[in-house]
Amino acid sequence: MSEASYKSSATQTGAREFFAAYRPVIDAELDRILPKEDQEPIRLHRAIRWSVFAGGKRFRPALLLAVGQTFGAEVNNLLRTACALEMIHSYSLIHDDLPSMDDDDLRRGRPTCHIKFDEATAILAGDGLQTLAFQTIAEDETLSAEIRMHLVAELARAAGTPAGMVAGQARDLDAESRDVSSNELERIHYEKTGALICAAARCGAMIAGANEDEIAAITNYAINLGLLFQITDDLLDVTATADDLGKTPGKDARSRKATFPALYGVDVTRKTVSAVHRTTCDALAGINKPTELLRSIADFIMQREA
Ligand code: GRG
Repeated sequence: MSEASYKSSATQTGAREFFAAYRPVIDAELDRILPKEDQEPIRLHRAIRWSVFAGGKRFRPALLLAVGQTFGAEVNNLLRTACALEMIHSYSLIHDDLPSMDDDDLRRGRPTCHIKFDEATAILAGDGLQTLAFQTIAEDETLSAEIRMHLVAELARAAGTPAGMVAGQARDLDAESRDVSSNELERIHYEKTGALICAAARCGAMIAGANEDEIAAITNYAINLGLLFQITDDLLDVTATADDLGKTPGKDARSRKATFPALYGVDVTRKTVSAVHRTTCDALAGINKPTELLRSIADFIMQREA
């Protein structure tokens, strides 16, 4: 894809077309970054590639590219950080599926990493992806040393603890089989899912050199987008089939997970989806840039079927 068509796709197309256009670009860069399958230790590298190239939506890297381009960054400066986000996401899914966590056999329509390989290899595949993500940003020579440092800190905060994905996962496991309040549920959702989505959007804006007000507006947009993503995920677990999802549906209810449908029922949850979608779009009002694509991403998440 030429630089000119990158730009036009950022400002003129809808989310569906944008995701379709950038998926191969993201995949090609991931393929370049990740150790090859025939590189020793072969079993570990096969496991990493099995999980990363399993047909994920590439939502977080695409969001980073969309926000970055909205604020005028070049794709070439955004791409490595976008891939780092996907590596962290893939690691989290590998570890989430482990017997000691969600104990899932199916992910993205095929056997999970520990089923296809073995548990130790799956743990190491996740560990390797996590460290490679940070290395990828630290070594991205298209960015200044200062911005790389800010990106590494941003991603570490979002992926780790006390207020990122690792903390959210711990809270989620702790909340199984007991009642949680709505505040607790929102916090689990934000930390487990929203923080990384928020970091994707913020990293895109930071690379583009967005100002403080713009970053505050995009943070507000992304916090709500992350919540929208998680609530629709909760709904899909209740309403979608295994074929749609590529994973086992109904697991949340069976393991008595804290979810919106469990707390409020499906009808109220659907209304909440509409309300959060509105709040997400309202957050774009203060941004003096073409935000149609970011609005379309919120529509895409609200309507998603997988
Ligand atoms: C193990 C530290 C650690 C964290 C795990 C991400 C996560 C935390 C758990 C996954 C559980 C889950 C189903 C969360 C709901 C939101 C979510 C992350 C869905 C999967 O993301 P998608 O839909 O997946 O972007 P694809 O397959 O498209 O990449």
